[in-house]
Amino acid sequence: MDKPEVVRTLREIATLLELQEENPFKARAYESAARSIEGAPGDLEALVASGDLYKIKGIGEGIGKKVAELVQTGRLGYYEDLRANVPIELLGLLRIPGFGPKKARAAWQTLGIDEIDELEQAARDGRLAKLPGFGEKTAQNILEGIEFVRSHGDRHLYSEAWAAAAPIVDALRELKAVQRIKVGGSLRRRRETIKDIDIVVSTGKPRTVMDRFVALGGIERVVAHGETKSSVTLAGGINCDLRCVSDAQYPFALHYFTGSKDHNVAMRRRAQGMGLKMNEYGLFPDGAESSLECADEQAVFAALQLPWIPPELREDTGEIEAAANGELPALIETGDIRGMIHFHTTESDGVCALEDMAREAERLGYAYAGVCDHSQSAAYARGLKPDQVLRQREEIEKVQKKFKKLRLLHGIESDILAEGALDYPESILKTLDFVVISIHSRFGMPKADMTKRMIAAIENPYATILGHPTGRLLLQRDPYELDMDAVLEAAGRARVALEINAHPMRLDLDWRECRKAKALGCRFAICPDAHNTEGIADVPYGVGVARKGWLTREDVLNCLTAEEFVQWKRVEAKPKKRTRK
Ligand code: DGT
Ligand code: CA
Ligand code: ZN
Repeated sequence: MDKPEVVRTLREIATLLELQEENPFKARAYESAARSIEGAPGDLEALVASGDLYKIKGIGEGIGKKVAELVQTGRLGYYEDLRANVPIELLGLLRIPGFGPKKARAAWQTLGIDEIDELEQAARDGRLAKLPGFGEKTAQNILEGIEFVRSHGDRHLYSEAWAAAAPIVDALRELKAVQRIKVGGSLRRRRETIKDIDIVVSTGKPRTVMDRFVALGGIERVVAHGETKSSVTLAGGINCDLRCVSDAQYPFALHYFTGSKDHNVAMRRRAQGMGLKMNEYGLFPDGAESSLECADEQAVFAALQLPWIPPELREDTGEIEAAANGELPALIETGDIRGMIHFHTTESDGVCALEDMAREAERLGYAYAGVCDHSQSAAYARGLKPDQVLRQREEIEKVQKKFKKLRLLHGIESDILAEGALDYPESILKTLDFVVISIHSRFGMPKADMTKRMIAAIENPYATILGHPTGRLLLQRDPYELDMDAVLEAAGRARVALEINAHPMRLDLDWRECRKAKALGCRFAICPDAHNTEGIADVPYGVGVARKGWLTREDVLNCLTAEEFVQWKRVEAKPKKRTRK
């Protein structure tokens, strides 16, 4: 088992303990072990082999042995026992906002509640409110949480759907019977959430492929098993559809099952206008029995006199017209990003040291990295006091000496206070290379006040990037109430770039806002908001958002060089000289 998996298992143990144990310290010990291991540099397997595992803070005899067992065997009896004692539906209830393990334990152990309908019933009939530590308000919040989960509940994060789909595609690709294979659907279009995974295969032996598919590991239930379509539920609860077609049909099927539905409808209309009938099996000239031949998806578009349209754009928001006019944007790619901006270190709530984060950024090929810890008001995240900010500057200079290629930049993630002020005096702000401004408190402000607060912060001359602009957490928390148009307009005017926060639970700014923002003169920064070295690898999720938002590398600040990045606001903010005659 690798490090992220071990960390995930330790966290799950902490949750399972919280659900079952009186003693809160036990759960906390696992949580803190997870955190230490997450922050420990180097290969976990090597740490176990050398015994250095036990030198990590928070890893004693008991937990250390369990970690070693996980790493070496990939299994842990202790964990499996804990899991067996908890109904699987109860774990599912933890997805309800406002219903954490402590509350779940109380509801489960005193009222026997382990599934959503019972929980709703108990919240409605007053039983829940009577539990110690609950009350009317809590019961009401839980009802709202249930409603939220019901309306979003059958969807999954892109990152999770992708992690589930990749091994399936890899396993099927091994088969000789598989000629071509690709993931389609919302996953190929890089939507932020996914209902189900669609895979398209071309083969002369559909039965062989389908038999293998339904027998793959990690499948909980086979919903359908046919020759053209099979459908399974994976262990994580996500559904996966596999479609088999002939190799000649494949380009049409891939296009069709990539969607979106609205894009398909618009394409079919264009085909009709050209005397062609379009469906998942081909492109048929009026009255003809057989389809035009198209070798690949490119050829399908070409048959409709269009250049290939990247899947991210296929949402029927003008992509066909743009393609017809030769006006498709040259979408940004991950390799265009030069700066890894916005990461946290052990100074605030990150789990890795500055040097380890920098090392990983360098290894991934970045030219510069911008540290961005929390500011002083963020007490929950151990935000930096002014003197700590100044000391961090010295630390950066010290660490910088160890790097030849990578340049370190000093930023901060400044809380936006209730009235829109930033969290440090000017004397501190002016020492920084960049300032990300974010809202981390008082999410529930009325729309007008929230908008005013945000715009006031944007207009602070030291603000450079507006962090996670809507504050949403996918499938968990809606955006705050905000006049988004007014905020975008202010950001464009004040030259504050909009963050595209690449954390898979955020993906915030939403791709739907990007084009409007661009039209209002905004630029963007694609940031991992990494709290550990693994988090840096989230950047491509943010690139997916930018691509869906039609952005090019010119739109994105951290595609500039370090020097240009730092100077961007200062240089451009200077009043333009007018030439007088
Ligand atoms: P989701 O909800 O995240 O699974 O989103 P999609 O886009 O993957 O939707 P899904 O799985 O229902 O269908 C996969 C693709 O199949 C969809 O993107 C386009 C195509 N498709 C599905 N139903 C229709 C339809 O009624 N008409 C057309 N033209 N295409 C459809
Ligand atoms: Ca789908
Ligand atoms: Zn952050």
